[in-house]
Amino acid sequence: MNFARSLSKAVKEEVIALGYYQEDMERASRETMRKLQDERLVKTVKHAYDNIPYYREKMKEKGVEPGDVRGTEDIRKLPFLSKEDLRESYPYGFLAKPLSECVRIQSTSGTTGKRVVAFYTQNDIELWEECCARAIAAVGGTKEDVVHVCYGYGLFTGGPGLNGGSHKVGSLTLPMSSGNSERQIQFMTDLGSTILCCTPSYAAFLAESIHSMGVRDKIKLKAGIFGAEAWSEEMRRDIERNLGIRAYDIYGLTEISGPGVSFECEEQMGMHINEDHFFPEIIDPETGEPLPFGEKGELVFSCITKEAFPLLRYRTRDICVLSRDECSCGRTLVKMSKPMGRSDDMLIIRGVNVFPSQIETVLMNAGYPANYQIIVDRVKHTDTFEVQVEMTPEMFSDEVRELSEREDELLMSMRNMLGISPRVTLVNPRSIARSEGKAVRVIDKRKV
Ligand code: DLL
Repeated sequence: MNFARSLSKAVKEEVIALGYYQEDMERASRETMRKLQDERLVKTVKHAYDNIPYYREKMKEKGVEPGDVRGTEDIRKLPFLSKEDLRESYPYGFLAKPLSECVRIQSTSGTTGKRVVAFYTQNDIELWEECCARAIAAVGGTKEDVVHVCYGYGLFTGGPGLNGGSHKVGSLTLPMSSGNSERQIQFMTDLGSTILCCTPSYAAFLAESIHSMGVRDKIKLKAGIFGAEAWSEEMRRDIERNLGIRAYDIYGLTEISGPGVSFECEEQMGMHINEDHFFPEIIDPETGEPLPFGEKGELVFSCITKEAFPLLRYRTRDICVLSRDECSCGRTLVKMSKPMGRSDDMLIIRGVNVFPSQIETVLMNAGYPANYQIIVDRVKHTDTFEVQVEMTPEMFSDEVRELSEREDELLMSMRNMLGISPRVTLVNPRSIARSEGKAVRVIDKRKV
């Protein structure tokens, strides 16, 4: 199956001069890439086995030793890793280098008690930034460009990753971080930003603000690099039309490095995986069995160049399709489709990872029964997030003030737990529909 053909192609009015950042790798022959991956995998397995006791145990449990893995054809012998493994060994359990050789920590979005923290050596940072530089070059970025980064800076990988990539390309970098849209737009017009990097929902919001401020003809943007959350082809077309740019997807996750694990090229049909650093597999999420290219399943990555945090066979929980179809951009790097969903219950709301279990914890701690529903929607390209909570008959009250105080209390606890604020609505006892099978906790109306 050619997944790319099933995606509607965005309208292309103009052709931008697009480039490679590391042509030898981006256009390597299959044999060259395979050989490199084999060598790098063997080395990384040994490195992880020697330096991560937790991982050594996992390998032993599976009855495998480093010598059993002679190349990527043996990758199936290795155990899978998951977020649970990282939480269990938090914070230093997967560190494969002395802390004195690490120069950076980043962390996943979402604020549960145990976040996932990832460590980087200087070399890890260099390679990660090169991956982001490939993404910027692929949309036409050069040293003549002004790259406006309004992904969050800080623990989130979005800002630092694209910032580093932009430096590598030699573009003038605007480290705006997120928020304060008026200032964003003022800098954009005053300093002539040409490439915008942010979440697609923030791009859509900026586009609206640009129109309402009447400065559409003052912006010089030509392209955008948007990722960190799911977005549809319709949303792409809206952003492209409203900003007069070409909008490209970028994918990544903190555990594997951050943005730039894969990136879109001028074809705008799927993202090329930087497979000289991240070896991809697709598995059946139920059985863990590897699936052939072209089939839909869970994406699994093995980091084959990382020093500090070398995760192998890490289950991303993202559902997608891999393809080796020839790409008109000339890159030979394997392509992944846009993620089509997740194999766990994690939601990404306004860029923040939210697990229903976190909401349940807040409710239980506050003495509420676990009868609740999370309703997520996307209105004008912005996520809306509501939690409806059932009261017990004892809690039920006619007093509006009492109810609103209760709602405010819950809102504060949820904000503390999640890092974003839902709308909290208390509803009458027994008013949330009971299910005969699994409780329906999440109603996600977003069309992506
Ligand atoms: O979201 C890294 C990133 C930053 C990617 C900036 C792109 C741009 P996490 O916070 O660890 O890292 O969240 C990772 O976000 O497993 C996917 O479920 C989702 N995700 C990331 N990119 C995309 C995308 C960053 N382009 C999780 N489309 C991943 C859909 C995406 N989902």
